[in-house]
Amino acid sequence: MIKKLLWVILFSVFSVGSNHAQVKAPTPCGPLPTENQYNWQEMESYAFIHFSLNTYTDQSWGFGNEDVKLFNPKESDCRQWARICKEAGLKGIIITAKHHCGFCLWPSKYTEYSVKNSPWKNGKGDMIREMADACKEFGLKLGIYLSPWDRNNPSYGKPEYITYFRNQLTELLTNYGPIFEVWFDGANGGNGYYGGANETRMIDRTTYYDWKNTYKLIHTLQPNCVIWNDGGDRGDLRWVGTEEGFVGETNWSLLNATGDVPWNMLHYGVENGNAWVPAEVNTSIRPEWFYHPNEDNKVKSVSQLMDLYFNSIGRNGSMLLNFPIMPNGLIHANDEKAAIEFGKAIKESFAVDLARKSTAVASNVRGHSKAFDASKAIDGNKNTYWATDDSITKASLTIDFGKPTLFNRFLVQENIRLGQRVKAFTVEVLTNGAWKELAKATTIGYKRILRFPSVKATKLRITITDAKSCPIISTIGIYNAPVFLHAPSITRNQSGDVRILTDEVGPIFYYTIDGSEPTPHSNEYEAPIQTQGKVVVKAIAYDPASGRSSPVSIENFDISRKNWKIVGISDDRSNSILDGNTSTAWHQREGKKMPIELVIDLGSEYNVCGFKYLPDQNRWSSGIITNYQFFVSTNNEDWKLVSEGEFSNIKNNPLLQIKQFPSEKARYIKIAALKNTSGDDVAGYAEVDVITR
Ligand code: FUL
Repeated sequence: MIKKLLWVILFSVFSVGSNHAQVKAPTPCGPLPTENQYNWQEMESYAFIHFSLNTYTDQSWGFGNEDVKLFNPKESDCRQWARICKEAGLKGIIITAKHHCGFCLWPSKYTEYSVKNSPWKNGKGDMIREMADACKEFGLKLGIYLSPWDRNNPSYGKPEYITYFRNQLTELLTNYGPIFEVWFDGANGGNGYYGGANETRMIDRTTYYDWKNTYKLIHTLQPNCVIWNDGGDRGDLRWVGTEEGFVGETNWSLLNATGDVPWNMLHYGVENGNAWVPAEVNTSIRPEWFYHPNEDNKVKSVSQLMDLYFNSIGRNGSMLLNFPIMPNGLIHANDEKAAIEFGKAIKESFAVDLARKSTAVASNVRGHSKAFDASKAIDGNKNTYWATDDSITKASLTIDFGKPTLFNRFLVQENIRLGQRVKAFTVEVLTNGAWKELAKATTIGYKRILRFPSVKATKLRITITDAKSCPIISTIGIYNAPVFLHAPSITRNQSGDVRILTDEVGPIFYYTIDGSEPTPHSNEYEAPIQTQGKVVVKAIAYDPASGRSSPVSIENFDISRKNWKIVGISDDRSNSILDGNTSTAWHQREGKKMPIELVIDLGSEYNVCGFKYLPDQNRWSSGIITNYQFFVSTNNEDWKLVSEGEFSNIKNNPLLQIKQFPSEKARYIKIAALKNTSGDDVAGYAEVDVITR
C-alpha cells in the first residue's frame, strides 16, 4: 500500500514537472507596456466631454476674449453625462477642464477667466468637482484635458506661463481624486487675445513646455495616470493622425523614443520601435467637438459607431468617443440615443463566445506543456495563453465546433505583457469538407477583431504566418453578432455598373431587375451588375444567422448617363457628379457669383420630366443649394425654364431632392443655383440625374 502511494506521489510530481515547472514561459520580446499603460489598455473605451465658452458662441476654438458671463448651463447635470457613458459601456470620462480659449471649468486660483466669474451657480460652481462626483457615483474613471495653448492668458508664450500651466495642472491633479489620463492637445500657438494684446504668439513646441519636468510633476501627483501628448515629448499614448475614428489595420504599439513622428508612424506605429506608445483613437459622436445646433441630425448612426469600434478597439487601439454638451448643460437626446444603442449593440455582438464551447489543437505547443496548449486561448482567462517553442514563428491553432456553426466575427489577443509579436496571420474555415481562407491580416497586439459576412463552418484555423518571436495568444473569441439590416443602398456609375451595399459587414444581398420583390431566393449580389438605360433594381440585405431581411430598397434608374458631358468645364473632377458615388462631390466656386450655372449635355434628345439633385454629403459639406432654377434646351442656346423653387429643409437634412414637371424635349439641361445654405458663392453637387418619359 505504502509502495503504491509512493508511486502515485512520484508520478504526479513528475507529470506536474513536465507540464509546468520544466517548461519556462517565453521571455519578453521588445518594449513592454508599463503597468499604467496595461491598465489603460484594458479600459478599451472611454468618453470625451467638450464643454466651454465655445458652446455659447457656436465656435470650435475660442479666441480667448469671449465673455465669461456667457457660461450659464441652467440645467447642467454631470450625472446625465455619466449615466449615458455608463450605459454606452464606456469606462471613463475625459473632460475639457480648459480648452484653447483659456476658460476654466473649475474655479482656478490663478485666473479670473473661469466659472467663478460666470453667472452659473452665482460663480460658486465647479464643473470638475461635479464631474468627479458623477464619475465616482457611476463607477467611471476621470481624465483631464488641459490645453497647453491658452489664448486668454497674457503670459502665454513667455516662461511665466509654464508656471501658470503647472499650477493649474497641480490644482486639477490634487483636488479631484484619482485621474486616469491627462490629455495635452497638440494645437499650440497662434493668434489670440492674450490679455488684450491681440497678437500672434508662436512657440517652439519641442522646447517651450519643458514637458520632462511637467511629466515628473504628474508622476508625483498621480502615479497611476497615463499621459497623452501629441508628437514632441513622448507621452504614454499616441494620437493616430486623424480625428475621423480609425487607426491603421497594421498597428504596432511601438514608436521610437526620440525623433519626429510623421503621420504614418502615428497611424501604424513602428514595427521595430524602441518605446511602447499605444494608439488612442479619438473622434466625436458628431462632426465637431463642441456643440453646434446644426449638427443635431449629423449624430453618428449605430452602424457608424460600430465601425468606429472595430476600427479602433478592433485594431489594437483604444476608443475615445466625444460628447458635446449643449448650452443648457446636457447631452442632446439624439447623441444619448445613439450612444445607448451602440452600447447595447456591442453587448449583443459579444454575448456568446462560440470558441468557449469548442475544442482547440495547435501545430506546436511550447515544450508540449499543458500550461501553454491551445485550450488556453479559448478558456476565457486572459492570463493564460497558448505559446509555441522559442524557435517557432509560424504556427496554427484549429478550433473544432463539432458541428456546422454560423459566425461573422473573429477576435484574437496577444499577451502584450510579453511584447507585441505577431506580424501576420490568416483565418481559414472548414466548410463542406474544404478549407477556405476568410481573412488575411497583419498585427494583433492587445486586441484584433475581424468582421466578415456570416459563414457556416465546422472548424476555424488561425495561422500565425510571421512573428517577431514565438507567438503568445491569450484569447480567441468567435461570435455570431447580430447584423444591422438597413435597406441597402443601390447606386449606378456612369458606365452602368450597379452596386449594392450597406455600411455593415455581414449581410448578404439579394436583388431583382425585373420588378419582382427580392427574397433570399433571388439573385445573390456578388459583383457589380452591368445595366444600361431604364431599369428598376430592388434589393434586400439578408442575415443568414437570423433569417431576417431588411426592408426592400428600390432604385429607378433612368436613361444611361454613359454619354453625358458637363459642358464648358475642364476640371475632370466634375465627373464625380455623374459617378453614382454619393460620397464624392464637386464644387463650382472660383470666380463665380450666384446664380451659378451647370450645363449637362445628355448626348441625345429625351423627353425630360424631372431631375434629381444630391447635395455634398461630406462632413465639411459646402455649396448646398437651397434655391434653384432648372432649364432645358435642344440646342444649348434657347433655354426654357421648367422648374424653380427651393429645396426645403435641405440644410438640416441634405437628402436626395427630386423635382418633377411636365415633360419637355431636351438634349441639354441647366441647373442654376440661386442661393446656398451658407450664403456664399459656391454650388456643390454629389450627384445630378434626370427623369424621362
Ligand atoms: C483638437 C482640438 O483643436 C479640438 O478642438 C478638440 O479639442 C480635439 C480633441 O483636439 O486638436
